[in-house]
Amino acid sequence: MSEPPSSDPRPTPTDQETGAGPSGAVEPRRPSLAPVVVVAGFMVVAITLVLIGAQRSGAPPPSVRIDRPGTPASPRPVVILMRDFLFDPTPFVLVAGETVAITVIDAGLEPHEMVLGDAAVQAAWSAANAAATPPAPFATRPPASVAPDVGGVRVWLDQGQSETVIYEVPVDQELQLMCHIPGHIEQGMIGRVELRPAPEVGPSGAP
Ligand SMILES: [Cu+2]
Repeated sequence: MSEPPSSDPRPTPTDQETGAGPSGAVEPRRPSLAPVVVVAGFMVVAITLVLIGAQRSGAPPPSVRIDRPGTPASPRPVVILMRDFLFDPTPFVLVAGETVAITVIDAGLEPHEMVLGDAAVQAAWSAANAAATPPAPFATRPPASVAPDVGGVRVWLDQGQSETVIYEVPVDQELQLMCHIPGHIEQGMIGRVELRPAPEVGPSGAP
């Protein structure tokens, strides 16, 4: 079964590599340990990254820290990515009563809609989208609209488009993010909004 050395593309092993010393006894292969150490190092890095990833997926995102809630004069800039088919980030963290400038980006291949609001807002846009959905797949889509007093915020985007909207965060509503394009919620386009209480200390530092 053993092939002749000439047909082997690998370099011919030396005495040291084969471990055969002058005495015939097997000696430690010191030079061959280097790749082992390198591989072990890579595995430590890989395992560490996996552990960090596992930690982050289970725990609330540690990066969301809001030092200064937005104001009407200085809205806090935030970004929502719409992917096929989810909102990123989720949860989307807002502070009650603050004003934010939400830049919505359609990072997917499909058109998407972001409706941010309470259950009444979601129901209104759900009905409007269902009514505006054309009967044939390639028919022109009529614009969807709701009554002006519905509230919330709604952005409709095609692939690669973005839009920034100013949003005054309510104090006492259960907010959600939804895409009411038929079939999209079923595929995951529903995002949780974490509404944090407004800080009790004023901007001057006085209670
Ligand atoms: Cu969608």
